[in-house]
Amino acid sequence: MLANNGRLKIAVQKGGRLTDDVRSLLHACGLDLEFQSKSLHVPCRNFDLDVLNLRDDDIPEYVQDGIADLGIVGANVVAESGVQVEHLLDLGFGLCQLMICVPPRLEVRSIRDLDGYRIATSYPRTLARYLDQHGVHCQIVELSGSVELAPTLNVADAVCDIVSTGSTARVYGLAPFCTVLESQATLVATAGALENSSKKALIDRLLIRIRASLQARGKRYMMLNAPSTAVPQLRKIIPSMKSPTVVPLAEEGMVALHSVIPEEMFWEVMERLKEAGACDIVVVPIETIVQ
Ligand code: PRT
Ligand code: ZN
Repeated sequence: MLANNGRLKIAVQKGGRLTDDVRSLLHACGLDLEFQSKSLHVPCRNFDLDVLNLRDDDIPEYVQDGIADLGIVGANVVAESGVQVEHLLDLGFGLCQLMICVPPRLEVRSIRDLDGYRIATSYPRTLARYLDQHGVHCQIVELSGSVELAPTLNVADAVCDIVSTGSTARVYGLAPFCTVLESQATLVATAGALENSSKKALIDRLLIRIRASLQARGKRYMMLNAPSTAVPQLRKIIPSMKSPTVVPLAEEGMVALHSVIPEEMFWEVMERLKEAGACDIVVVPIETIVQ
């Protein structure tokens, strides 16, 4: 049992699809954590926080019961667990969809056409809610794994499973038909942690860091030099967060422009910037943006 020592406890997936992104996020928040492969409990050395490494399916319940104050887990897992937790933030990774996929022989055009079919899934509650909402009656066949195989084995007529690229469904001859749930990794909290003022203060501090790290994702800091007469034209080209910073250079009539830009935008605008008079263009990564 973990000590209730006033430190924040955050439950994360110990080894799976979310693990690398979660650890990079915590690292980008400046948290000094040393993950050992087997350890359940990782204390942070420079913030009042302990990380609990768990199977993702256990995270919602640990958070609901207050064993962990916070958790990072797929929204699909939270939805299926049926637990009561506070949703704090979507984290922008682990993006996927829970979809009903069908073999072509089923010839379904609308959701109503699924009536009477057997659907295999590891998400029986989420699927049942969805079918209910649409007034469709199916037999839900609950499987814990290899759901895609169910139509081939004639265990079910269709499946409801997580789809990301869609390649697994294709390999099994299944076509994505409709989306039951859009999902991504989310930060959730136990209701109690938000009522406890010292815990809430720690959560607020952590949230500022997480938001700042998410803000910086996919952004670059660009610096360039140009004649001051070129500034109006350059401002039209630069997709800046707000307005670019313009500072005079020692050389008469020359300025430096600094701006935050979306990562993918640089190569699109680079030639136009040069044509408009920009030179010495430098683009560097950003770790954090606090707004
Ligand atoms: O061991 P533990 O219980 O902790 O992990 P797990 O095996 O239950 O989950 P894991 O690590 O596979 O996934 C963790 C979370 O990642 C999920 O709950 C989702 O929120 C998210 N996620 C994102 C995915 C996918 N993408 C994904 N593609 N989870 C599973 N898949 C599987 C899917 O089940 C199917 O088998 O990948 C296959 C489909 O992928 P595509 O790309 O072929 O469509
Ligand atoms: Zn799991």
